[in-house]
Amino acid sequence: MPPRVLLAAAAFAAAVFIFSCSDSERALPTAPGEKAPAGEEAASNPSRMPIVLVHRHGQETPTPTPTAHRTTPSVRPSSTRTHTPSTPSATPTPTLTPTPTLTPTPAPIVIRLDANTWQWNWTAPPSVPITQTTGFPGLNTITLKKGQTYELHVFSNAPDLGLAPHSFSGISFLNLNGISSIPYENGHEFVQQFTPSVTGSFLFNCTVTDCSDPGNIANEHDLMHGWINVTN
Ligand SMILES: [Cu+2]
Repeated sequence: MPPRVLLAAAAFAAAVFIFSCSDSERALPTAPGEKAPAGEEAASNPSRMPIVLVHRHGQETPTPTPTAHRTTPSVRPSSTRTHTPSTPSATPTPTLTPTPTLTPTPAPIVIRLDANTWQWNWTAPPSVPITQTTGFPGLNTITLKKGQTYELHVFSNAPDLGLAPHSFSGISFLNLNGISSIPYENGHEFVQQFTPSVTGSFLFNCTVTDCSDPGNIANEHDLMHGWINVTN
């Protein structure tokens, strides 16, 4: 065999040897993500160069979007919802101005004076003493208190005999007005209030002097004397 033929045969044999190498040796470098990282493989295979991925068109390795870390907020955001009170705030009760204590005014004591047939008769509550002054008929005397207000009711409970009605003289010292004519049979009441301001014994009488029987009636009327005693 000529030398050129031998040389060609040797070259062919070398090429066959190269293409008969195992697939593992011809395989591409470890694909990223499928096997161990380049650093580890480089450590296990020190002969290999670390693989650096270079993207086409000069793109850099995309920076992975960092996963949003869930962090617990240190402070909860304050709620913007305004709390509306379910019930309106109570209107404060105004302070009541204390009513000044008024000195109670004692109610007037009602006393009644009946112009009866030839006599005066007092009637009054049990607290008011009523007596008879001797020498004149009837319960003709009443004792009152100075400063106490009384309400005097003058009337006549006497039967109507067709005579002139009685009259009441009044007592000027006690500011009691006179009554000229008091109808019989309780036909009317004359009412007046007064407050004795002085003490003493005060006389009043019937002033009628011209009745139907001048000979007797006038004297009878003259018997109608009464008293108001005022004490402290
Ligand atoms: Cu009289």
